[in-house]
This record gives sequence, C-alpha cells and structure tokens, in this order.
Amino acid sequence: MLEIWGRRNASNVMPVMWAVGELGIEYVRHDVGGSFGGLDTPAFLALNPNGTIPVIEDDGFVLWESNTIVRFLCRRHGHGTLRPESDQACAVADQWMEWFKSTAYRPYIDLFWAIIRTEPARRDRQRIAALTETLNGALGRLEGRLAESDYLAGDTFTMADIPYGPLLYRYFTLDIERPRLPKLAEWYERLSGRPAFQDHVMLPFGTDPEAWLRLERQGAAGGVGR
Ligand SMILES: N[C@@H](CCC(=O)N[C@@H](CS)C(=O)NCC(=O)O)C(=O)O
Repeated sequence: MLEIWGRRNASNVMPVMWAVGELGIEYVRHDVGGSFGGLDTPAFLALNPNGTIPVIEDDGFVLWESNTIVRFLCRRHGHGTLRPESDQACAVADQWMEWFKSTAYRPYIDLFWAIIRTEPARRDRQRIAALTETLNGALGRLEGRLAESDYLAGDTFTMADIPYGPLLYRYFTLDIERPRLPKLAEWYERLSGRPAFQDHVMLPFGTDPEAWLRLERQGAAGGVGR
C-alpha cells in the first residue's frame, strides 16, 4: 500500500493528496512536519535527506518532491486521464507544473506566511502588498492561458492543474486585493467542484498562527465538502 508522510495542511502535501484522491489510490498517511515534528529523525532523514514533506513509499520505492510524486502517481495510475497520452500534451502539462514552482509558488507561499502564519500585530503591510502584486501578476498570465482552454493542458482536467489547487483555494480565501480575472475564477469553480479537491485541498487555515496550529493538530479539521 502507498505510504505518504506529511501533515495534510502542508502546501506541498496537498497536491499529492489531491492526486491520490483523484486517482482513487489506497494509502496510509503519517502526520509529520509542522507541529507534529519528526522530520529530523534518522528514520525520516533516511527517506528524505532534505527533511521535508511530502515523501512517499510505494512497494519499497521512495520518492520526494511534490510535483515529481504527482507525475509518478499519474503515470502509474492515470495514463490517458490525469497524465495526457500524447507527448506534446504531456509536455504542456509538465511546463505548467514547472512554471508553478519557478514562478507562482514563491509569492504565494511568502504571502500566506506573511498573513496567516504571522501574528496580526507583526504583519508587514508593505510586504503583503508587494507579494500580492507579484502573485496577481503571475495569475494574470494564467488568465491568458485559460482564455484558450478550460484547463491548463487542454480541455480536460490533468496533473497540470493539480499544483494550483492549494494556491487557488488560499488565494480566493485570503483577505487580499484580487484583480478581475474571470477565466481564473471559472477555472477555480471547476476545480473546487471536484470531491477530491474538497476532501484534500479545502482545509480551513484560520486567520492567525494560533488558529493555524489548532487546526493542524485537529488534522486541519477535514475538508469542507464532506
Ligand atoms: N520542493 C519541495 C518542498 C518541500 C517542502 O518545503 N515542504 C515543507 C512543507 S510544504 C516542509 O517540509 N516544511 C517543514 C515542516 O512542515 O515542518 C516539494 O515540492 O516537495
């Protein structure tokens, strides 16, 4: 059975869990990282010398790096569905997964930390505004792509869309300035209607570090959909 290490509210664990949910894979998940700790033990470091989550073990085969795990699971269980069949469509899906990490992830995660994971009295408004602008600029580029097709790699939902799920859920939930990006909003509607998204991505995160930690200890209090 597939084993997964990582607290379920971690930004890099959620895409893996969403993929697992979409693909209907049976799994056992271990709560490690964040307030659960456990990333600096010899046993965990033997799995992932970086001491980060997510990590999976599949029949003795160990893998880390969230997008690599998503690709591996889609190749094995979702060829022709989540993993596009043609080389070109698959390359486009890869391109958007890479772009997520190279361009969208940093402003998104820095913004999330600057708001939710920082005490309200210590929040830096200028930095929050600058990060919001950078993130909005990146998402504006997605708007152009989504004017061409319903999903990033074409007309159907694929692995390309998966890394963006946690980002979009938090983006549309945070109290920030958002420009009008109608195609992005429609895409988010389509993604957030998926049961596996509701189970694994729509995890409440509270409004400050204390609420964040309380929800984390409660297993992020379940998805909103079920
Ligand atoms: N590039 C890696 C980043 C892994 C990473 O930084 N994971 C974070 C959680 S999102 C982590 O392990 N943080 C330490 C912790 O949760 O205690 C990936 O995509 O998997």
